[in-house]
Amino acid sequence: NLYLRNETEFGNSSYDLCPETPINLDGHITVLKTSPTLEELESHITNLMPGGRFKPFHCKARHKVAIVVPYRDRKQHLAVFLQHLHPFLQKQELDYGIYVVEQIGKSLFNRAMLMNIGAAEALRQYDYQCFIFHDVDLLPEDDRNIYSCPEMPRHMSVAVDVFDYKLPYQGLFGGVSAMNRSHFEKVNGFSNMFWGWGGEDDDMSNRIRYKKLLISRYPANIARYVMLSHSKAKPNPSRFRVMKNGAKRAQVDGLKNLRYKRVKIQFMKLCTWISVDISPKE
Ligand code: NGS
Repeated sequence: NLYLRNETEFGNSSYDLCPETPINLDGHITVLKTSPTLEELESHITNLMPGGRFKPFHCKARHKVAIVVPYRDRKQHLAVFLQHLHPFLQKQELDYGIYVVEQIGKSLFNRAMLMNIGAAEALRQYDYQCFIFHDVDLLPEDDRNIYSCPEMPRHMSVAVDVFDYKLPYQGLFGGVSAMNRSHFEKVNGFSNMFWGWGGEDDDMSNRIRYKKLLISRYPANIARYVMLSHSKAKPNPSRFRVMKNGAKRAQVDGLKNLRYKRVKIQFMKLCTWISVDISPKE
């Protein structure tokens, strides 16, 4: 009797896992470097749940992914980023949310600590198994660059246009990177001690090595990105000093001693926006 059958008996029910490789991928995709304002964009992208969350309609996603974006004062970049990322992630049939972690106050930018905060806050919302740590100025050019977390931590932004599509050095873990929840917790997250530009990603690269994990990568013809232009930040003169004693420091400095003041959380149409006030301990 057709009427007594439940949904699971039909092939395309929401209980079937999505295909391992999404079927509607295009490969190389167009990257727009301009967009309407964030407010205007909100009326264009209408298939999201509050907080910039999405699940595929026709199948059960294989990956629960939180995209964590450290942020300060880059509203135009953020609009371009969200305009690009939402359709990109949806084609990949991911169960995802985008978390923008904004540093307010006057302290130097602490990218790594914002990423720790983003991961912690995302886990308060949903049972994410995978984190993609994503600079707001990087736009993926190929949708075969799947935003999931594989066996090993994955450095995603291998080939960036402004670096002539070449990996600057082997240990690089900056730009865009993916780690599953258990690896991220195993390495105690990122350091909270890098205020200003540079070193925090190399420190994570070392943490990964201390725990005998390896950095994996997609091939450079797939892991391609366009970088939006901006003025270069001033490097942190203490970064090399902080990087020393990394193995010992990693045991305490990270998720385990993460303290911050969450000033606001907003479930916006295109993202969850978390504003935090952080400053170096005296
Ligand atoms: C290294 C930095 C990294 C940075 C990388 C690429 O020198 O944090 O350059 O930067 N390490 C230190 O400063 C210790 S980039 O060329 O993308 O601006 O990610």
